[in-house]
Amino acid sequence: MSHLDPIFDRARIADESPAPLYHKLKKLVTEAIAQGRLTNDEAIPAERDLARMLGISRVTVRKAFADLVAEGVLVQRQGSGTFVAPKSQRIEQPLSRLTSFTEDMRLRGIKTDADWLDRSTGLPTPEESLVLALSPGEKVTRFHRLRRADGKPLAIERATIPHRFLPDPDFAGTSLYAALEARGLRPIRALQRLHAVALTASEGELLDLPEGSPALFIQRVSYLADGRIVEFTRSHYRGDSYDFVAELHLTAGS
Ligand code: 16G
Repeated sequence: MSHLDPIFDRARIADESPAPLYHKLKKLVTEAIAQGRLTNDEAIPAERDLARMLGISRVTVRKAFADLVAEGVLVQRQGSGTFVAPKSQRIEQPLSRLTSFTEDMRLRGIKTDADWLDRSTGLPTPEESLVLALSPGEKVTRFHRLRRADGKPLAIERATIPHRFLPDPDFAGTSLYAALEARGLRPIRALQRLHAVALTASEGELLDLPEGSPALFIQRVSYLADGRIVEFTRSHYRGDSYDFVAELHLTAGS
């Protein structure tokens, strides 16, 4: 019996929960990595073997692997198989996709600065508690900023982070993601939803626009490699200055 057998035990994904099987498999892998039961660069059993061990289809294993590779948790090496991504890759690989405001603007050669409207710790609102999956009584750290690009106000951003991840609201520097990364807590995946809104008078004042001007309201929930939620951020971007561009792919099997 190998030490991998208890990790990929079919009883562990045969529970009652309605989550898709590939989600359950992803969770097995990320939890095993977080608990140190799968280590850096360790080989993951081949698709065929894993499907047999877990009693699921190869298609399901392939889908879970594809997601974990895209998230930088696993790497696939031509001809030799699938491995736990070396630590540096787990942190660096997703940087190209999940960027922070600071990185995003730096890539475009735009200078950024910010007015800090609030940086504090406190108890979460019911919404924050729900979105961040906090335990009762857990505190949060909040960052409320007006962000400028080349001196022009571009976005109002309210970020909430579980207090245990960033206890000091006065972290050094100006980038929240850099502060998280310095603590080994760089988000590697995020879900973002956006819709159009009209600015209130006070939002308009901050963004130098009349009340009622169009803006994009964006909510981002970001995850660590082990699946824990690290960030809940709500932003208002000026509707006249920011385009979100999405690249779409036709992926086999989806
Ligand atoms: C971006 C993110 C925001 C994140 C921030 C970190 C969007 C819509 N939002 O603004 O969720 O907290 O970057 O930026 O892209 P920072 O590291 O420069 O503080």
